[in-house]
Amino acid sequence: MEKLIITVAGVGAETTREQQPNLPVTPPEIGVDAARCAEAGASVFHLHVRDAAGAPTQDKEVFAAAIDEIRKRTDIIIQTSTGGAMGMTADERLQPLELDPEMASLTTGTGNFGPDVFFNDQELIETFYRRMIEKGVRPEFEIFEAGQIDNALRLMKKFGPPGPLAHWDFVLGVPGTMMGEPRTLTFLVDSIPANLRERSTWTCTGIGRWHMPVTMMALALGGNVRLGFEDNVFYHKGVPAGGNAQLVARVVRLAREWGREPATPDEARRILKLAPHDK
Ligand code: KMH
Ligand code: ZN
Repeated sequence: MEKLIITVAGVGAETTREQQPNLPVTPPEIGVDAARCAEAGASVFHLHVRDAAGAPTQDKEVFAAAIDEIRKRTDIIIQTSTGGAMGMTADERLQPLELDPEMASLTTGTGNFGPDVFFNDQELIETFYRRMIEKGVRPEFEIFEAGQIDNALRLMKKFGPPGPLAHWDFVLGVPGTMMGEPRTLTFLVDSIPANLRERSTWTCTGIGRWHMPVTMMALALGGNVRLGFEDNVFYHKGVPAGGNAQLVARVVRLAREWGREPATPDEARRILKLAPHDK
């Protein structure tokens, strides 16, 4: 099996300090957190940022500051969010792409998101995808519902491939969308057409109580894992995690027991067929 790519979604848009006292919020806090996670075995950081009041923002300058703080400390792959937070406009959400990140998230459909609706209509999705392709930013397809896979395939057919390979993230357990049952994950993995599978990598995210079941399934199926305070704030039920790195370290231990080593950022670049990082 390939080495394990661990992606940390360490900040998110919805998680608060009240829910998770160790949530990194300021650019320096995010930089320190990303470095600790990389040290623990993570190779990708899915990046959201917050404004001075701690509210989610897609402001390019705040992203630039956070990226700078991360880069001072680690060569972890930085994947900026284009999901942002509920209610943001497409133009707001697109801003971090101007910084030419190595990767960016792309949700290929609209869906329920707890009490809200995460809005991604066809025009928005096509605009985001084309912008990523033009700029050479690798999308991570964030799949909250099965039809979003078909929609990603439509994008590839209409606008060309997303790079040398397609990278998928199956997000399971958001209230209002698919839960993290084994049959759901196997169905999603099997939904990647056979001719694209060898040019695909996939990870999966278990939200809240689905974190550990989905992680174990990913390890069993040879996939990769995403975790962090955007997705789950607890170490055990009712016990907040001591930091994102603590969640990384647990998965590294489990993977090693399974005979699978975590990928370093450069190894993850090779697996994902991203350009080598120039130090
Ligand atoms: N905050 C959610 C509405 C992404 O980063 O691309 C969407 C989200 C997905 O976080
Ligand atoms: Zn996100």
